[in-house]
Amino acid sequence: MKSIPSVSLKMQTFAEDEMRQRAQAFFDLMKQRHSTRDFADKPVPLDVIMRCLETAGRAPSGANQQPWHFVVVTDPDIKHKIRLAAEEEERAFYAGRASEEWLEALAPLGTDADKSFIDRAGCLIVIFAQSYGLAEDGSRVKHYYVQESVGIATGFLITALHNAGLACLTHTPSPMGFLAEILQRPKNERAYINLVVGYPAENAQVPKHALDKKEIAEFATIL
Ligand code: IYR
Repeated sequence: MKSIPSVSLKMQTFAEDEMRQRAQAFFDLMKQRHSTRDFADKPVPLDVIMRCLETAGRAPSGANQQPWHFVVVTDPDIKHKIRLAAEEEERAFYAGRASEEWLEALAPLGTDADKSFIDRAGCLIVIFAQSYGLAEDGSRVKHYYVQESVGIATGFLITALHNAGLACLTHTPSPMGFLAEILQRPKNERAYINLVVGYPAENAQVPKHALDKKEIAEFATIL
């Protein structure tokens, strides 16, 4: 490794027993996380959202370029505009744009073109991926591993929101071009996910299908 300016890594380490206890406690927390479409019509504390976004901003990224931008929407009029635009795309999706195979895969989730949860949920966090950066002089800066980087940051965000007691739904209307348009984002940004965030409604539901998680033996190989 070449000699570069560096600082000491500051992170906690633990004795094995404590590692076990912490790993179990975190798993117990995360196994309660499920996407829901049933949100309470209640504002979310913006300072909590901002802190969770700061957590997202600590994700590793290609060449540390941090090729993401998050737009938090609490304004009911903008949320409603997004709902109407999403529903227009989704109507076309469910009425023929989606393949039979895709609709079959979605059937156990019971989804349809109704996106009224966008109005109810406390906020939207629309995540944008910056396909390239813009230098001071306006020239393009190539970004590396954009999808991977934004995906990891999104995972950090979802985890932080769940840890704070907020529910979310990874909403991916297709195509999503209307999000950049409504939110007036620059040309180097593409909508990645519309994260619908809020308090879960009382008796919020999760499709049974979503509880069916693979066993570790099915998704991990130890050599
Ligand atoms: N975007 C549509 C369809 C949809 C697609 C997948 I893959 C999902 O996991 C859920 C829904 C919608 O939001 O209804």
